Amino acid sequence: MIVLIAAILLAIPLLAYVFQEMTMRHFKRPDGTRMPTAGLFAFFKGLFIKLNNLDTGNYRKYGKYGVFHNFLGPVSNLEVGGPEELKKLLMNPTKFRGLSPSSTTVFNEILQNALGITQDHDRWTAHRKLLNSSFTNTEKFLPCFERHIDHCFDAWEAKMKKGQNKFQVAEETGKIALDVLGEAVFGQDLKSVEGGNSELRYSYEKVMVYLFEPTDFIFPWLKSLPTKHNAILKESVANYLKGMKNIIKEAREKGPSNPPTMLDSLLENMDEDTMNDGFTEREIISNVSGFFVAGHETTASALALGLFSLCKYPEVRQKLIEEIDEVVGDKPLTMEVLSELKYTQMFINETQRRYSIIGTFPRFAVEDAELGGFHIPKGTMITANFTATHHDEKTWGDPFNFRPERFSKEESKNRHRFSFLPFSGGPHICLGMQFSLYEQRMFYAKLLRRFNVSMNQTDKIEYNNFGSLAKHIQMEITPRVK
Ligand code: HEM
Ligand SMILES: *[C@@H]1O[C@H](CO)[C@@H](O)[C@H](O)[C@H]1NC(C)=O
Ligand SMILES: *[C@@H]1O[C@H](CO)[C@@H](O)[C@H](O)[C@H]1NC(C)=O
Ligand SMILES: *[C@@H]1O[C@H](CO)[C@@H](O)[C@H](O)[C@H]1NC(C)=O
Ligand SMILES: *[C@@H]1O[C@H](CO)[C@@H](O)[C@H](O)[C@H]1NC(C)=O
Ligand SMILES: *[C@@H]1O[C@H](CO)[C@@H](O)[C@H](O)[C@H]1NC(C)=O
Ligand SMILES: CC(=O)N[C@H]1CO[C@H](CO)[C@@H](O)[C@@H]1O
Repeated sequence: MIVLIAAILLAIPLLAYVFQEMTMRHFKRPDGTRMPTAGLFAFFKGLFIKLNNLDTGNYRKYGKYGVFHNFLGPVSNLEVGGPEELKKLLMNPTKFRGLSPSSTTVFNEILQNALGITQDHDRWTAHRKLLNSSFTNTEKFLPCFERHIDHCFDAWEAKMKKGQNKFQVAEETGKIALDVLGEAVFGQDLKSVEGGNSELRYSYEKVMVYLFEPTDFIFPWLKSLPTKHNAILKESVANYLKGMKNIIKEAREKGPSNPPTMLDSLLENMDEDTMNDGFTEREIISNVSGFFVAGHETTASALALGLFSLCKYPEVRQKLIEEIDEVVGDKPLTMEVLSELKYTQMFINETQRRYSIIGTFPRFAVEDAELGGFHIPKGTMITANFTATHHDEKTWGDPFNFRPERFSKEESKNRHRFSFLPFSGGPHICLGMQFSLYEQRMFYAKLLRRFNVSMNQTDKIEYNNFGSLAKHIQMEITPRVK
């Protein structure tokens, strides 16, 4: 008995070792150099460690070639963090494609091929061109940003008058970002700031909870079990899709708004014939949903983490206040005025570097490829690891310090273009980048003219595998003393 147990205990690491060796012999340079690997057990270790501080140890340990191998259980995955390697990865979308989850996931039911997950590169190219026009003119969205930010701030002020000063800011910025999208995407007031009741928002929120549920990706069939929970989910998905169809129907009957919403631009290119480049109704639904999924939590987190940084670093807050007082004063917030907020933009960049909102993004190798000089077998999963890039000492020197000045003209002059990728890079770069950046600038410009923020300095950000969260942080918001 003891002999048997001992044999098994010996056999497990031995088999693991053999499996690791068999896998790793494919990931080689022509001169025989093997790619560094975090090893078969790193994944299992990772499952048991709660990430409450940002652990960049793996990249520091194994990342000297800009890329290292990381087993996801038995599956090969590459972590890519070097600027040159990221450039190669992101600039070749036909070689390195987005991952598409199984067709029965909620993710797929809602998004299908949106967000560049498409398997059909030509169709994506045509659609990306058509979509581009809805995003190029950021100016037309300024009144929409301003309206919903004002709504929220007025609501805060009303609560302050009743003695409330503590706010769960991530919730608040989430409402602003959602209402902004509701108006910009399809011209509807979702009234989240006011706490109004909209059926579409209700089913959207239900569906969102499930969209990134890991178990749904691994065991999508679990959803077909006859539980009450699954029945609610199914109904929410159906309601959501029905709501979207209604919105499209109404928008078609009404004709384009002034300024045209993003949905109006999509409808202009609607064409049920999939032989042409236009969008089918189903594709419009998936793109519109994609704008919400891509633009809601991301912008909300960016703002919440920015507020966190304002509280954490009073000298930065002071500089921001000074710039905004000087540049904005009581002027209307036009494109020109917002564009002059240089320090504010540096602050936004530093927030998105230090707390990489989308910390990683998946790809896979469509064919045999090469990264960092190493052979990459076809089918290998790849993680573009922006968090690793954004905390690389070789680029940033002191990556854990929060210092907007690193984005000044002088300090960023010689930096590799692919070492700062908050919105990714290459042909799939975030379509909503300018949209989000101007929404953020508008937010700070209005916020700091009216309020001051502070928080309990012992509060900390939480991290998960996707990025950073400021979900539970309460901040004190008070009227500014002038
Ligand atoms: C701080 C806010 C945001 C961040 C950090 C962010 C980040 C990203 C990232 C990392 C990607 C992945 C690109 C890739 O596949 O390599 C992406 C794609 C995308 N984002 Fe954003 N995003 C933000 C806001 C928005 C907003 C507000 C919108 C729309 C209103 C938007 C729309 C999109 C779309 C449509 C794509 C797919 C582009 C394509 O594959 O062609 N994003 N975003
Ligand atoms: C990305 O890299 C960082 C830094 O090494 C690491 O902490 C994180 O776990 C990586 N993310 C993923 C999804 O592998
Ligand atoms: C979108 O349009 C802008 C400005 O017209 C252009 O600079 C950019 O390259 C376009 N992007 C894509 C992906 O077509
Ligand atoms: C700040 O971020 C924006 C958006 O990612 C980028 O276009 C710009 O180049 C960044 N500024 C610097 C100095 O890196
Ligand atoms: C903002 O609040 C902090 C902390 O309460 C305080 O030290 C600072 O002077 C305030 N700044 C302004 C401009 O009101
Ligand atoms: C700050 O947070 C710590 C830990 O949660 C708590 O013990 C302390 O009372 C808090 N202080 C204030 C002023 O809220
Ligand atoms: C930017 C974006 O999400 N575009 C998608 C719109 O929908 C079509 C069809 O599903 C996709 O091919 C595009 O990638």
